[in-house]
Amino acid sequence: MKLKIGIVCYPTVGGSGVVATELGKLLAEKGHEIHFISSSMPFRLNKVYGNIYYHEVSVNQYSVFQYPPYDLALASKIAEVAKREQLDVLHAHYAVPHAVCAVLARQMVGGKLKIVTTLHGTDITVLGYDPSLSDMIKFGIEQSDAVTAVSNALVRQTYELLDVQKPIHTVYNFVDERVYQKKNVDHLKKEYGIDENEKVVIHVSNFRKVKRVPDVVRAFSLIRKQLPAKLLLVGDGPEMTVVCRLVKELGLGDDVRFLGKQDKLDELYSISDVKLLLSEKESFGLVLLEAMACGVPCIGTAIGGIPEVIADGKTGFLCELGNAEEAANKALRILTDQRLHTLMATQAVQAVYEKFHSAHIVKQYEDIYFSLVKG
Ligand code: GMT
Repeated sequence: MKLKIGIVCYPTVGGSGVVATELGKLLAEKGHEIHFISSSMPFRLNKVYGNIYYHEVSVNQYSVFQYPPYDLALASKIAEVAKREQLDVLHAHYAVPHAVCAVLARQMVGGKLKIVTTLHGTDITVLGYDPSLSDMIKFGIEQSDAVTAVSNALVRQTYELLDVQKPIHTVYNFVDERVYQKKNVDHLKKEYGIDENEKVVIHVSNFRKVKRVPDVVRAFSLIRKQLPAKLLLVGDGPEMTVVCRLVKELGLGDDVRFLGKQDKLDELYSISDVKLLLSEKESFGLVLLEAMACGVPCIGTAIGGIPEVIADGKTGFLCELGNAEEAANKALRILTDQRLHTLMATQAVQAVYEKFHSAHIVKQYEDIYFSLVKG
């Protein structure tokens, strides 16, 4: 049975948009008809597919509105697409505003549309603490026909914070294993001015405060004292100025490469020896999975969903939040022991294939859609 599935997501760079887009692409490969509804073209939707459609949400700037009503424009676009295309399922990535808009759209089209909501984190771990929004998030969750979250930790946190009654199923993030695998791109090292004998440490994020990028720089500074190494900082965001200042203060200017936003992450992971993700909030950490798929052992803080992604001592190490010294020491263990590095790299790839395989994850979402449509 082939379904018509609407997907509402944030189109910009960020884990939730990536997961939503990759999911749509893999569902389309299985023969389903996919309709993306978003404010701009999802950035990973970089080729033409016969059964993937994109519907842009545009907000008219009428002077009667003090603020452009994006949420109303989104709800009305969902309703329009659901009715015209006879959608079976609408998959909302994020409770607010997407699930809430979907609920409004369902009322507009007469109740047949099934709504699946995926919680990615920020809606719960940040917005869930805002009393003016928490009831709205709870409403979006409870009015959905099925709800998923990207880690067991996020499921627990949602129950604790919002006191919802709805069952929430964990469906992990995944990567397209055909793209995320180690490539032979050693020439890149030369292009970045990295010597043969230097180790490469990588961090990828949107440089928000929760990512604690200064901790990454501090850990790298300790690593750099022990061995020749370069740090690749990939991404951009509000903390960039603070990070640049710290790099200068610590005298690391020659050893840190600021690469900004990048598309070909698989190639950057392919020249990396270890990855650092030292966030204070992280419901899953998709970037860890991307690195692991390319055979990069990871060091991550033992918070949120990270311990479900990094098998401590097997595919990398966990460390305490804010403890740059521990992160550096654990990275050094991997960087100075070739046998351990090779073992962890192999086990990281294995974990991606065994615990997080895209075919398995996509099937979990598909089964949820089928159960709603048939039920
Ligand atoms: O990490 C971010 O700041 C971006 C955020 C998003 O909304 O795209 O990522 C969240 O969703 C990803 C996909 O499910 C998860 O892998 C990230 O861990 C999660 N980020 C946080 O929880 C901070």
